Amino acid sequence: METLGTLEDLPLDYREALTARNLVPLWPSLRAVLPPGRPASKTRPTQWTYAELKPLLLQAGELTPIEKAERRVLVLANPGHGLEKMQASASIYLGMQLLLPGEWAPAHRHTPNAVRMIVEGEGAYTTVDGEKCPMSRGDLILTPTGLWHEHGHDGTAPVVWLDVLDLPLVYYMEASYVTEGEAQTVTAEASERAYARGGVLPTPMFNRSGRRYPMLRYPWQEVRAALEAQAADAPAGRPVQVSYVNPETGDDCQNILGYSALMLRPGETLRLPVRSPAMVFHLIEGAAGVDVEGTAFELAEADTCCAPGYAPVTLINRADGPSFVFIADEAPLQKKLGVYECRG
Ligand code: GTQ
Repeated sequence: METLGTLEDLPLDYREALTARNLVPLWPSLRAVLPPGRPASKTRPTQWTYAELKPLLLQAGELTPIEKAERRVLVLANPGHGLEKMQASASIYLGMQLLLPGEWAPAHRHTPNAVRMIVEGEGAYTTVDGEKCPMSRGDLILTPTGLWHEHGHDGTAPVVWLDVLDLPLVYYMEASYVTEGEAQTVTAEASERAYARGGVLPTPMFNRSGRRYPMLRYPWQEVRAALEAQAADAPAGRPVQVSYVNPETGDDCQNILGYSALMLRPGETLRLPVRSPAMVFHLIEGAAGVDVEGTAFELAEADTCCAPGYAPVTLINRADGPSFVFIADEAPLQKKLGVYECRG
């Protein structure tokens, strides 16, 4: 591949003439924006351990009252993007949120999509679009774009959850904003109960639900049972994984980021296919090694790490029993844009 001319190759007066007219020569930057063979990722393999994060989050609980925070969150920022950018990857934002007993994080709605993966504690809930979604360890609760949501806590111990948002992308598009609201009244039934059994859907008077987000809470108990059921039938060596989908359509549950859960059986090592989207791994149960192109992480329960797109990733079960990994990725976005790639 030919080495291209640099900026310094050009006479200063020519460069200044371009700058004065808001013009930029492409060739000095062509290889940077179109690198050969594989994108240049700012996303660096990074791990955030819960043991280090939790005391700092609890300290935030003492330092900053909820009224002064609205959402009391420590952002898991990737140093490759610069911490102030609050990005785990190009499109993924991660935050660990703390709600103390009796606290309330007021209702709002915003354009970025969010999900919450509950890390610890009982008694808190998120009300989404009039549906009260209880929070238990391992549950996934969706707060899709435009839907009202607020968090409350009737329990007795701190509750912590992992927020995953497509905020970096929506912000980059200059489409990110919030609307403040009033406390919601709970009007809707528990959607996860209506969709609790695979293969059948509610169809009152022969009608399917027309809701874009028919299911808002995916209880860990159900997801874990689905993985256990698959594992019981799968021959050794066949990976055991489920995706969080819209039960009415089978599509990804949200438009931009994709979510799945993976079970590693005792002794199992999984080499993931090399794919274009960046990924986030959060350990729900067990213990797991994550190798991201030679960078080795050890995940204990509630630990989180990320991998850039196009990086080979290997997951290794370190527990005596099964391990369960929650995965977020940018696949739905990339598929819609036509740039998704799986190299096998
Ligand atoms: O709980 O609504 O981590 O609006 C970032 C923005 C959480 C939330 C975040 C948010 C929220």
